[in-house]
Amino acid sequence: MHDTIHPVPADWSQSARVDAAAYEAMYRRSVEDPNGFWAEQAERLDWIKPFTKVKNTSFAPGAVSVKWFEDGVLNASANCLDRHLATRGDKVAIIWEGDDPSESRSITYRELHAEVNRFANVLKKLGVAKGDRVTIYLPMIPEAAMAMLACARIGAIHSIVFGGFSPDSLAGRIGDCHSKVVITADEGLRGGKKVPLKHNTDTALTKTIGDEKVLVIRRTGSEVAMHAGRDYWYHEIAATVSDVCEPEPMNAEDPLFILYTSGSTGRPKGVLHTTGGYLLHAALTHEIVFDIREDDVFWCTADVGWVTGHSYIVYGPLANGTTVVMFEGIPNYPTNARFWQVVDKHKVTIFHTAPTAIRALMQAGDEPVKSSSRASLRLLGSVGEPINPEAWEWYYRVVGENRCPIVDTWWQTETGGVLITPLPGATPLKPGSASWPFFGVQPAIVDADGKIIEGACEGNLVILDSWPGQMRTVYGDHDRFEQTYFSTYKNMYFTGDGCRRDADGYYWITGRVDDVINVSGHRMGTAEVESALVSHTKVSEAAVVGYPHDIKGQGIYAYVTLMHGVSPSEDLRKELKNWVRAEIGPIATPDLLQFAPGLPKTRSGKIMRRILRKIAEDEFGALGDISTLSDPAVVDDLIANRQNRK
Ligand code: 6R9
Repeated sequence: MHDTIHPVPADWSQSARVDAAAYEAMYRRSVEDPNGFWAEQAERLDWIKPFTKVKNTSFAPGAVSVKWFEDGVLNASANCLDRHLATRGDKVAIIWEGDDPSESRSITYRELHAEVNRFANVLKKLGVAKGDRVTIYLPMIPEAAMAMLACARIGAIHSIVFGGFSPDSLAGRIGDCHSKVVITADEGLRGGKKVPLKHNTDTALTKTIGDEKVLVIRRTGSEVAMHAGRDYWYHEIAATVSDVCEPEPMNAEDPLFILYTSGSTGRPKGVLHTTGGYLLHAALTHEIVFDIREDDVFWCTADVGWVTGHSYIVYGPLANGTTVVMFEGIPNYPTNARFWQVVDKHKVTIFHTAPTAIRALMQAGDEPVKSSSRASLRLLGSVGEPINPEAWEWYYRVVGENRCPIVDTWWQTETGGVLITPLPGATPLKPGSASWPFFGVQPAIVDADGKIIEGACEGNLVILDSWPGQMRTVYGDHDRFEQTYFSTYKNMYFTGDGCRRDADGYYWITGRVDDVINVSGHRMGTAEVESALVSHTKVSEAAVVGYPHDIKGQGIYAYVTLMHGVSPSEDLRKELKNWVRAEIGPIATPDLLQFAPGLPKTRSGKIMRRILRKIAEDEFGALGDISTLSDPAVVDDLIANRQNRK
């Protein structure tokens, strides 16, 4: 079978920031002389004190350490704001589009600068100092970006928790990094529905040590409970402080933020990113991958609660002085044409979204797309999960009218920015492939024994050397960092993804090979869902796997063994799904839940997930060897009672 190839359009290879020859040359230089390459690239940032060292990294067992520009001093907010004032002060930094199509707002770099300074002073007034942690639990409103940059300005470490997470999930994240302040809003607004963020925060704070302060932004104006001495309205304190706050000089290796993400075991990990390397990687990838020009209007539809929002709504674009769109709503509210109406309304030139949104909109047909002009668009992006070629082709043909290249960007919370991606002026596109490594990135594919394999092959994806945006540690647990990413294969960073490389050297990410599932581009650890299920008094045991889902990419399939004497029922099925929803958040709700009198286990008691996965995928003809099961009969029952995927 031949892959479809879309060659680089002639006008793109002529005009793009990086063409094929430049990619070759720059890539080679970046891996042969990383110190020289990155020292030059780092000139794009404003340094308070220039660095003298560039790369100091080791993946050696027991001594993993990642440092870039370690003696340089800078401030991320000054790089995103102050340095633009002279040339771009009146340029729009953020176009905010509300959930309600009649609401929008434009904020210039000068206005954003003033508001971030003010916000920084509000945080100081609440006692926040350099190195303190601040949890941000906000909807997609400009204050979310302001809060991040205000933390960066004073050297506080932000930890954003997605507004869709439950009070329990929020409490866990506040507690893990011991946040001094939680920034939230009265309510959020998504798809016409209110999200009780302040109320959730109140519930969360009954489960933490309880010395946190709460800063509340007024969004909907609904009445919320305010606890005297603990809760403060942002607008009240903001009225009492100045809009001048000098940026704190930060070492390049001082932490910028923590972002919790799911892994195959245990509780979510606090991925820690630092200032210099992260900002450089976010800014450089944003400019090169999206071919950013001064007059672009860049729209990334992610939520700032995910890493994509950190790097490609806030830090990358603002460091580059780009105009970004920030969208509060969802793709299908009020109608399936919303995305395209926003594109037309704000003359978006570069549009970046997730495959799950593309698939959902594709199912709604071409009509909603065609009701818009989209004439302003010149480039499209995809991120978060593998994009199937059918969705890719629809995105290309219908949304982009065969005119806009698509950059399918592969990366992770841990990598800080894009690592494998086409460059629009350099890479012939193969639908479904993230294609080639970005500068400085050395991917490799290893077989089951951890041996690097060459040429066209399939195996697990590793990265052989460090890049500036790499995470530095798991907050408070460096052992876990080493264990999770560097113990499977010695001297390599293990991504957790499976990957195929074709004869042309294109990388095709095949999905997670660990117990992480990717639901609508959101990472979920199966262990987290299992632990929520078994915390219910009627559940004795649970096993959770992913299965292919037309829109979400993967759906969540839960096998549940009930306590002795508890009978399965439709009501209980509903109750358990709602339980998980309340424990973790809506994105973790099992799509299918099967009551299983027994789970397939080895004689040593290990659940054989391979079998559960096959049954969930409806591939029970290919279960493989089940002879090591302690009770092979449970498999027949599981097959007979499997839940219908349709
Ligand atoms: C940025 C982000 C990371 C996991 C990653 C992989 C999957 C992301 C992808 C992709 C195929 C792409 N993933 N982008 N798979 N093609 N273009 O999504 O970070 O939430 O940490 O998820 O997402 O499986 O390992 P994060």
